[in-house]
Amino acid sequence: MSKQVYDHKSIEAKFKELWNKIDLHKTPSSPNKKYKKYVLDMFPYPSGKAMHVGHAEGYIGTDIVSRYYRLKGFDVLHPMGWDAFGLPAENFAIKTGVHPRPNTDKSIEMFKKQLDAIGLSYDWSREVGTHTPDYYKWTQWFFLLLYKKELAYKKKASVNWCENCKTVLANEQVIDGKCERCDGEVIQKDMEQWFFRITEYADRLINDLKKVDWPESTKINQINWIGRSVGVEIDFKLNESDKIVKAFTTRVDTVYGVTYLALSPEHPLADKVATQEYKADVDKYINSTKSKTELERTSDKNKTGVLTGSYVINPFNKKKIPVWICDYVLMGYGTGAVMGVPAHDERDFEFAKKYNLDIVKVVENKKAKESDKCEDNLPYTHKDGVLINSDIFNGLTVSESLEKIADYGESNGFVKKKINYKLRDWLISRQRYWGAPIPIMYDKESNPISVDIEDLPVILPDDVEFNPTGVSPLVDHVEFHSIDKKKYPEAVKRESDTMDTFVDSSWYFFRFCDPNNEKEFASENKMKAWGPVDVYVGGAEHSVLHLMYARFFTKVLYDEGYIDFDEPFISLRHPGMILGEDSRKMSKRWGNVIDPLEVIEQMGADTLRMYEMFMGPFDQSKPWNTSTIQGVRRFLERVYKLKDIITDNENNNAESELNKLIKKVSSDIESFKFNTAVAEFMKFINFVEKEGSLSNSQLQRFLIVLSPFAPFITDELWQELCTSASKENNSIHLQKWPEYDESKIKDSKIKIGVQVNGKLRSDIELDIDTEEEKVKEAVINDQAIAKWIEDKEIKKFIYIKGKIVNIVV
Ligand code: ANZ
Repeated sequence: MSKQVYDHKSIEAKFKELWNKIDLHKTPSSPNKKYKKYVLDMFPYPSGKAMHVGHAEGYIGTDIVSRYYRLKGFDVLHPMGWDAFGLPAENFAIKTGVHPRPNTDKSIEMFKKQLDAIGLSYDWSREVGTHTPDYYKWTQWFFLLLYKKELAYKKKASVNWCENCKTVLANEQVIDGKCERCDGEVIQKDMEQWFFRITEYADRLINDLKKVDWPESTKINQINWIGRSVGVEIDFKLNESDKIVKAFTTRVDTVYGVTYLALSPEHPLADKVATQEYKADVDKYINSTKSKTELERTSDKNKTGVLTGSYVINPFNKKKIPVWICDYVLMGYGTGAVMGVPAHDERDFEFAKKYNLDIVKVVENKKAKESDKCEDNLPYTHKDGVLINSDIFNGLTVSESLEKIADYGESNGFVKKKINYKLRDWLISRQRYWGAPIPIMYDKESNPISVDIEDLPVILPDDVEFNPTGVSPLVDHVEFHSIDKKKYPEAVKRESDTMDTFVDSSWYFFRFCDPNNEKEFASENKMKAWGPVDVYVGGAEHSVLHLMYARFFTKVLYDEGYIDFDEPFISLRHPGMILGEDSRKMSKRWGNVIDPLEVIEQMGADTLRMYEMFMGPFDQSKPWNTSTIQGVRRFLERVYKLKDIITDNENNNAESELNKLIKKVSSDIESFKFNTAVAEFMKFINFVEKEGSLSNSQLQRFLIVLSPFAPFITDELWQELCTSASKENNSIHLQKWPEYDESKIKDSKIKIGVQVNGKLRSDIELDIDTEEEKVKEAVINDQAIAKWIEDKEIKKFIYIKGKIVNIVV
C-alpha cells in the first residue's frame, strides 16, 4: 500500500541510495558518435563559500537536458569537477590561516553534498580537481606543448599588478582598472613574465564564432575584446633626419588634416626628441605620467601633453608638423604614436582646443545643411562625406579614398597596410602559491631549460609559507629547487611562479573525456568520441576570460592534430541571476541569501528544481518568491495523487493533451525554455483533474516527461505503477522518452469569426464544445465586438458550431 502523503525526505533518501547502487549515472564507455551529447557546466571553484540557490540554476538546467537526452536514447557525458587552484581559495586560506589544500578539500565535500542533494545526475567516477598532481601534470604538459611551438615565451613588459593580491594579472582580469578577483587597485609595473601567444589566433578567434550557437552578446564581447582594426602605418620623418616615426591610423583619409604628431611617454623616442629649450619640460612631463594608471590616462577628460620643439614631415603634403608627447597615447597599441587630426577625432579636437593647435577640416558632409558645415560643428567624426583640402584626392568619398590614399602611399614607400588588434598576449605567470608550477628551470645565465615530459609533474610542495609578499612563495623552498643534476647539469633553479588558474580551466573539458588516463591528457579516440561539448552552461562574466582561453587551447590542439574539431563549445547558454526576495543580488551583506539545502529540507529537491526552472526565462535575472515555490510544491502534491484517478480505459481528451505536452516539453528542453515547459505541466494537471480519469499508460508517459524536472517523485510513482518483479533496475530514468503522435493532437480551443450585419468584425477563441448560450455570452462581452453592437437590439444570433457567428442588429 503506497503512502498517501508526499514525503519528499524519505523518497529522496531512498532514490539517492538506489541510483548509487545501480550506478545509474555512469557514462557509457564508447558512445555512438551520432547519438552522443556532451552536456557540461562550467566547473566551480571551491573557495570556502557554500553555493546559494542562484548557483544551482545552471546545474539544474543542464541536468534536465542530460536526463532528457538519456531518455531519448543518446549516450550522455555529464561530468563535474573542481577549478580548485587559484586566488579565491588562496585568499580564503590567508584569511582563515588554514592551508588551501585541506580548505579546498573541505569546500569540495560541501559543494558535492549540495549538488547531490539537488539530485544532479553527474557521473562522479569522472570527477577531476585541478589541484591534484594527476591533473596539473597535464596542465604542465600543455605549457610545454605551447613552449615547444613557441606559443609560450618570457618577456619583460609593463604589466598589471594587483597591490592587494600581490601578483600580476592578465588584461582580461582587470575590470575597469580593478582586479577581477578582489576589486583591488591595479597599477602598471615593468616585469619579466611568461605569456601565451594568443594574439596569433586573433583572426580565427573572431572568424570561427560563426561556427557556434552562442548568445550574440557574448560573441560581440569577444569580437570587441579582440578589437581587430584595419588601417595603415605612415612614416613621418623626424627633423629632416633619417629617423622615422611610424603612426598607426584607421583614418588615412584624414591625412591632409594632420596638425600635430603625438608620442606616448613610453615611446622609445620620447625622451630623445626634445630640443634643448623644451628638454626640462618634457622630462618633467614624462615623469608625471608614470604615476597614472592606463584607465586614468585614457578616460581623463582633461587631455594633457607637452611640446618637444621637434617636428615631423607629413609625407603626403610635405608640411612640417609639431611633435608632442601626450599620455592619452598608449605604448601598448599600434606604434605608440598618433597623427593628430583635430577636425575629425574627438580626443584630438579636445587636445587642439586646449593647446590652441591648428584645426584643418578635410571631410565634409555633403548632405549637411549649409549652416551645419561651419567650423562650429567640428569634430566631424562620421565616415559619410567627401574629401576637401586633400589635393588630388578631393571629391572622393571617405570609403573610396581609404583604399586610394593607402595605395598611393604604399607605392611611394611611406605607407604600409596594417591590421592591429586590441588583444594582448595572455600573461600567465603569477607570483602566488596556489597554482600549477611552471615546468621550467634556469641555468646560471637565467636561460630557460624545459622539464622533460617524463619528469612531470613538478610537484607543488605543501609546506610553504603562502602569505603573499610580491615574489612567489616558492622562491625560498629548498626542496622545490633541488634538481636531478645528472639529468639537468646546467639547471640551477626552477621557475618559482605558478600558472594563472585560467590555464587549468582551458582544457578540463578534454580531461572529462578520459579522466583517469595516466599516459595522455586524454586519448585521441575518447576526445573524438565525446568532443566537442554540445551544450555548455555558465556565467556570461567569462566571455573574454575562460571562454576565449579555452577556444585558444582547442585551436592549438586542433593544429597539432590531437583533435578533429576546432571549437570546444558548440552551443552555450548563460543562466540569468537569481536575486533575493528583495530583488537585490544575493549577498551576506543584505541577508537575503537562500541556501538550497534549507529549501530542500523543507520542500524537497524536486520542488526546488521545478521552481527554479519556473521562475522565468533561463537567461534572465529574476527574484526569489516564496509563495510561488509553495505553488510548485502543491503542484507536486497533486502529481502524487494522480494515481488515484487511474482508470482502465484510455481517456481520449487526456490523450490529446498528453501528446501536446510531450511535443511542447521536448522542444522547450531543447531550446532551454524550461519555464514554459513547467507551465505546460501545470496546465496538463488542471486538465486531467477536471477530466477525473487517466489510464495507467497515460500516467506513465506523463511521469517520464516530468522526470528530468522532478527525478525523485517521478521515480517513486513509477515504481508504484510498475508491475515488473525487478523494480530496482526499472528506474524511470532508464525508460524511453515517449513519442508524440501529431494526429492525436486536436486543438481543444478554436477561433470563430464573428460577423455583425454580414461584415466580419473580429474573432473569438473558445473551447471547441462550448454551448450556444455560452458562445453568445462570450461574444457580447467581447470588447472588439461590443462596439459594433453598442446598445442596439440583437435581432438575430446565428451560431454555426465551430465555424462562425452571425449577428444581425
Ligand atoms: C588619425 C585619426 C583621425 C584617427 C580620425 C581616428 C580618427 P581603433 O579603431 O581603436 O584601432 N591611435 C592609434 N594608436 C594609438 C595609441 N597607441 N594610443 C591611442 N590612440 C591611438 O583606433 C585607431 C585610432 O586610434 C587611430 O586612428 C589613431 O587615431 C588612434 F579622424 O589616426 B586615428
